[in-house]
Amino acid sequence: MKRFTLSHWGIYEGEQDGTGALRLRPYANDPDPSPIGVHQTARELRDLRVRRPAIRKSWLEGGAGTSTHLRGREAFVEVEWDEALDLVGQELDRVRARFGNSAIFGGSYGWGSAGRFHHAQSQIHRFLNMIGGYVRHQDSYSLGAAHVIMPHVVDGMNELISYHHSWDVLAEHCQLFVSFGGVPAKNSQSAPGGVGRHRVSAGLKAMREAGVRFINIGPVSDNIETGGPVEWIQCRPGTDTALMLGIASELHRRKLHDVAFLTTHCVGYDEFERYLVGATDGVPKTAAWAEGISGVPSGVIQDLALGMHRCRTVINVAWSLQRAHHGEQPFWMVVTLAAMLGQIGLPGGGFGVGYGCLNTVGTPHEKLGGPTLSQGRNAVKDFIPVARIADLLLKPGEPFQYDGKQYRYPDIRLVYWAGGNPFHHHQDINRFLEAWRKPDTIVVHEQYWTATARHADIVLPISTSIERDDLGYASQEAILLWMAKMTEPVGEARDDFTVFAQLAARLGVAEAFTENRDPAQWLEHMYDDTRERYASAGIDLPVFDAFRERGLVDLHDRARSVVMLDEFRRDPSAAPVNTPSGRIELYSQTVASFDLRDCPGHACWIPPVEYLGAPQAADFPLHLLSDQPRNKLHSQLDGSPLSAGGKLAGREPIYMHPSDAAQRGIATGDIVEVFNARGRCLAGAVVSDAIMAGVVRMSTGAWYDPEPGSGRDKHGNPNVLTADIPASELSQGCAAQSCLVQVSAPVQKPPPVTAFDLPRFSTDRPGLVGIRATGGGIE
Ligand SMILES: Nc1nc2c(c(=O)[nH]1)N[C@H]1C(S)=C(S)[C@@H](COP(=O)(O)OP(=O)(O)OC[C@H]3O[C@@H](n4cnc5c(=O)[nH]c(N)nc54)[C@H](O)[C@@H]3O)O[C@H]1N2
Ligand SMILES: Nc1nc2c(c(=O)[nH]1)N[C@H]1C(S)=C(S)[C@@H](COP(=O)(O)OP(=O)(O)OC[C@H]3O[C@@H](n4cnc5c(=O)[nH]c(N)nc54)[C@H](O)[C@@H]3O)O[C@H]1N2
Ligand SMILES: [Mo]
Repeated sequence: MKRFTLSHWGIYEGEQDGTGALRLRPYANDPDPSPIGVHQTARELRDLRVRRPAIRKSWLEGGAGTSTHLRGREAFVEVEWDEALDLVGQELDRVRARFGNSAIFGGSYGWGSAGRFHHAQSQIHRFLNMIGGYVRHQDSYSLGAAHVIMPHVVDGMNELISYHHSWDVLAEHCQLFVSFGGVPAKNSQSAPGGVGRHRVSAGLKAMREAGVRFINIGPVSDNIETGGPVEWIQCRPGTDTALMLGIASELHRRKLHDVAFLTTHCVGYDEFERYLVGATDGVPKTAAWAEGISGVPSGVIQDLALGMHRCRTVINVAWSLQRAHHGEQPFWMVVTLAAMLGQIGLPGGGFGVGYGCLNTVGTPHEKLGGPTLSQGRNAVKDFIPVARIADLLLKPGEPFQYDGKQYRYPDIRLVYWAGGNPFHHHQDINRFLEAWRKPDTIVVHEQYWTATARHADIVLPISTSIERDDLGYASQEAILLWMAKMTEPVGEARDDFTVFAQLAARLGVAEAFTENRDPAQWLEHMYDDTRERYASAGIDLPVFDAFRERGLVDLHDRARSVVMLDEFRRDPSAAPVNTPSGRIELYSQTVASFDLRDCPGHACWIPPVEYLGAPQAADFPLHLLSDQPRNKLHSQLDGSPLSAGGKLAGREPIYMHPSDAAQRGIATGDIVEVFNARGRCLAGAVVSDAIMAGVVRMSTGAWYDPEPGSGRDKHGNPNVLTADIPASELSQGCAAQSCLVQVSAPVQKPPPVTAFDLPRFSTDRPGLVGIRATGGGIE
């Protein structure tokens, strides 16, 4: 019997090595497996596990709200599970009774692990709903701006992602593939919930073999590999919209825009055109104008316009473009430009919003609902746009805008996190640290001693996916997997479900939460439900026992070719897009009616607060890209040998152009300090001409490791540098990419890195005072 497990990086098979130790090897049918997932069994990671329930010493001694400034700095006391669960239960009860459920933040954003039952987000949300609800989050760090703007323009992001041209259609029909931000193989290793087979490298290779011309526009060149030539056009980060406007203006000047398509399939081109030619603001968005902003020579811009017009063209944008100040604009603009070219809905023509960002984009597989755990109903209406977590904690009662409406931040007393790492994902960690001191109590479920766990009051140890049975499924990946438990949980770790079930019992909602099923019964129940639904779609799944025996159902032979928006193109009245007009909205009455300074009614260039053309560039002359890491997923598995192998003297690499390095006397391997007014960190320099001058790149994922006193991060977490500002008042999305920094000369005696130390534990067991905090009185 084969034992499989599914991870965000793909399918792996468990086997015993010569010594009897568990090893993972990639699924034999995956043509391009990711090395990341193999490391799930690494011994180095085991050492970082949370082994027993642990409580911050002064919280245990003084109760909720005690010495919150010591979070992350003082010792933990390990306690028995029952005691920890009693305390968490009593504290949840205190907060909901005294302040109401809208004082509980349970948004708890993060990727957690693959697996449909032991899905941390579903579990925590279901549990909190059963006890009266919680403040939730809306949208994602991935696509904060895009999730809000795209439904006004063409369709929701989740829908768009599901029906991009499949790779075979691109190879057969596309002639010119222009990508803003490459098609990074490093990123397409992953997909949320799992990857069936990695298809992006093969997809690019087939395109190259079919003779497709590739142009990569952006600050770095090593983010696309086709096996053949790729033309690189260097463009200042954050200025893609200006460049696209320059191309649009050139199409307009030569009367090459497709008036028929703009009339039959779009609304609002005229309003956009008035802006394009400068009728509304006196500034024609010519190629020369775009050169001044983006640094791309106007001749190149003119050639791009002609090149795109002459052949079947896809224009793709990476998600990083919208993870920026005014990040709505490049996404609106790519659709506008593609609409002017008039190829939307033709095979191999139009736009892409994320080829390469995940394995999923370009999938040939249909959307079939997988097994899901119902989350119940949330009785609390309050929410935050996900990246406003620090504002939520710092500004209770204050108003915020979101998608044209005004809301208020509730007053949070308790933060409950399961399956995410805000000390990884949030911007401006020094500001976040201040916000993190506000709540009375922070409870974290974690597998590892991440910075978030270390900065909590109560940490509960959780099992990993290879330590529990689960159902594996990911949208449009054509697999259904029995994720077999392969090893016993480390220490006293339990799964999230079991922890919440035990808390539910303490809070009187055991039956509502568990429906009298244990995990094994839930898995069978969820599988049977899926089997029934698939049967009505004409797919025969084996009965549960046979499925478990077989381990894997592979639906890859159901692949078909997908042409994005073909039905809409054929007949926009019969198959309208999902906007108020049913047409692609190049001008949106709805967005215009919100009357926002930072997101008007059509795509436009609004300078970001930080970019190479901003006044701050005088002090901080380098644009910092904090992209996704090659050797891990976010902060997950950072302690593995694979991730460690990519570091320099234990720090995250920072890539910089030879001229920027020479100015500072830096050579590859030097340790440097990266800083701005918000924070500072150390990094290992890599001098490279795959990045343009004036730009530096540090991937995310290094565990936050501040020096006591100065707060300088020794390990290279770029979020001590990024700005905690929203993309705009429309979306409130994460804007991490708009960030200017300075880099120092080499640091002579860098302090040792200690990112992977465990926290201190105290065996000095204080007399338990219990939960003392009183209404409003805990400051
Ligand atoms: N500067 C900058 N910042 C960024 C980005 C950027 O481009 N630049 N990208 C952003 C993006 S797109 C994203 S998606 C976020 C990602 O941010 P996160 O998703 O928060 O990052 P992860 O490191 O994946 O955190 C997942 C955590 O869940 C834990 N975990 C795994 N399985 C389980 C489980 O079964 N139960 C429990 N309780 N815990 C579990 C893991 O140990 C890990 O600590 O980061 C964002 N931050
Ligand atoms: N291995 C691995 N894969 C991952 C992840 C991971 O952590 N590890 N994270 C996953 C997640 S959650 C997400 S949301 C996706 C994210 O997908 P993206 O957000 O697209 O990923 P990034 O790596 O941040 O950026 C993609 C490329 O855009 C370039 N770029 C940055 N700023 C600009 C700009 O202003 N203009 C242009 N033209 N290019 C720019 C970057 O240098 C990079 O090469 O990746 C997913 N894939
Ligand atoms: Mo993401």
